[in-house]
Amino acid sequence: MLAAAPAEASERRSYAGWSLVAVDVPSDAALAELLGLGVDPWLEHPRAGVVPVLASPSQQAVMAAEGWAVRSLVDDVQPRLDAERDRLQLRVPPQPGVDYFADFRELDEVHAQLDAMAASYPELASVVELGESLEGRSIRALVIAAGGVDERPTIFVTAGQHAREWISVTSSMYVADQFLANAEETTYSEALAAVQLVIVPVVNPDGYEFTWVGDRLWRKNRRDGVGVDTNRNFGWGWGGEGASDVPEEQNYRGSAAFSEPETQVVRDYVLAHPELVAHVDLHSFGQLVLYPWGDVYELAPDDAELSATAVAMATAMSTGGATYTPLQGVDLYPAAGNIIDWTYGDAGLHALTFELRPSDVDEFEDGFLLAPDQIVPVGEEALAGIWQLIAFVTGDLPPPPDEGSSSGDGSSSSSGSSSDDGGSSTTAATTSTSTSSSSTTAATTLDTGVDGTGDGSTSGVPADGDGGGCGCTQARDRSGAITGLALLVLSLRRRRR
Ligand code: 0X9
Ligand code: ZN
Repeated sequence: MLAAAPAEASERRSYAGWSLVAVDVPSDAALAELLGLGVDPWLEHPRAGVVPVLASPSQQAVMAAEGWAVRSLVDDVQPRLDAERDRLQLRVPPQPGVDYFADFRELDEVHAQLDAMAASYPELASVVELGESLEGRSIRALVIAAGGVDERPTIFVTAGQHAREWISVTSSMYVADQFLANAEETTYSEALAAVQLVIVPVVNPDGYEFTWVGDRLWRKNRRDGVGVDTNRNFGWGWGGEGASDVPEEQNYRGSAAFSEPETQVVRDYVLAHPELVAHVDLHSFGQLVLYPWGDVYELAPDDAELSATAVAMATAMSTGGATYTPLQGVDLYPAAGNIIDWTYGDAGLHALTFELRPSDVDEFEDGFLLAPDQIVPVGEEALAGIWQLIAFVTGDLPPPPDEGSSSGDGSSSSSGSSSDDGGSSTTAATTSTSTSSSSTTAATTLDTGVDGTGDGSTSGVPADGDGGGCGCTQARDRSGAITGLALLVLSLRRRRR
């Protein structure tokens, strides 16, 4: 591995004088003008209205000269970055007896924790190297399989595509931790009898490492020093709307679909593992649950199931103080070449994206720099959402994890303490929060949502049929790998063929 030498403080990119500002943008034309100044829109989904942007001193001067209506959110972001760095330098490295989730962890620590998890739970977990990044770092997964790996339907969890979105990495680790620590509890053991999990905490290790040693606000991989947005580099709809052909832009798509080792690694693993049936890709921020399509203003063939899952997830994730909203991805903004369009469209997985905390409404000044006391509560939210995905795959809703088994108080199995079920309730959504305007059939509950196939079936198992045709290329028949517990997914697979 080409491990980058730790950078001195002077090698770190400085954001001295850079401000996070809210800009009044009256029209799409004005938005194009604003972005033409080269400012970095936070959230990556600017629309006419109030747009938060990170602006350099010279960009701020131009905005002032041009008369933009600007409200400062953070006058100078550098002190915030410095404060985080100071805190991180003082943190106790993860080790036995130290709560792994007390703070954010750098790449080597994440990988060491994966190894520690596998060592602590050898009958449950193993570490798999999926491949290497552009700079030769390993892209690893924790495979959680009770009694050993087999062909049970498998939930795929990816995180850390966008380097600065550290809360996605911690949340994926938290989900892994909770499944291991609670594996003996009935709810968990039943779930683990039915499904396996493959959790990839850092899809983009080069970028993640760079956020620790070079530029805290780096997003992409490290291709040619400018980077490719891996979440625009996947092969479904590659090069379409919302993906730039300009390398310097934050949503640069790369030179071709799957031009990047990181996306190739994910693609090859998924294609080699037909037991994968469902996928969640973790990001921040915005408090959203997004479902395909993310590139075109059309309903996905499985819109009923996807939107119902998104509603159930968002509701389950909204019990811990934050409110999550389900939305078709494209209705947020088009993002052609994103990972879930590919895992759904090409590989046939039931695939969604979480945008974790904070919200984009009134908290975007925290952005990517969340306080460490957010790690467990946000992890609980991701866990709650993933329980809904498991419920979808197994075709039923397991009861909520035992009261008092988890907490939101900073504890974890690593620290040996217990926690309450926080947001990890598997109770089905009973009310729809909000749904995409283009979502026609979002069910109000997951257990009723499984009937929402539009195919007229009345049981939890959608009737067979072609479902109107997906148009998905290379969709594969994974049905041979799926147990009877995953009848819904089996049905999706059948209808997609
Ligand atoms: O732009 C992205 O890749 C994701 N958002 S982020 O702020 N984490 O960068 C969201 C992609 C979801 N898909 C669509 N919006 N279509
Ligand atoms: Zn992201």
